[in-house]
Amino acid sequence: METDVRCRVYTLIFGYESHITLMFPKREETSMAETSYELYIMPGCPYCRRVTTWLDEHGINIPLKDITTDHDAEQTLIAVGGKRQVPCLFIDGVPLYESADIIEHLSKIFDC
Ligand SMILES: N[C@@H](CCC(=O)N[C@@H](CS)C(=O)NCC(=O)O)C(=O)O
Repeated sequence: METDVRCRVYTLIFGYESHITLMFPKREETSMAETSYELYIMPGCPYCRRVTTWLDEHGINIPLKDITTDHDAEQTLIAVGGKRQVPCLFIDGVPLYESADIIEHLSKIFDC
């Protein structure tokens, strides 16, 4: 791991001089963690298709969760989002409903 802060602490233990090097991660490594996205959808849902078509047009790949075949995903959507409505974009686990809001959010994030 690269470090930008090194702190050497010299101690005297049992009469022998030794040192400890403390290593801290660079600031960027901790703040640039990638955001996770998951799009909860249902086949045949026109609002979902609106979002997935927009994603396709912009070459953006986001993992899809089909709540009609993935029971756990359906339960997660209801438990976390509070309702069984798709599309819903989970951004680092935080739900965003409404196709127009999802597209608006993604267009800002991906600058397109
Ligand atoms: N205004 C919402 C409408 C979303 C909507 O009505 N989705 C339907 C599916 S097409 C839904 O989730 N209905 C709830 C259900 O089927 O349980 C949007 O644009 O995302």
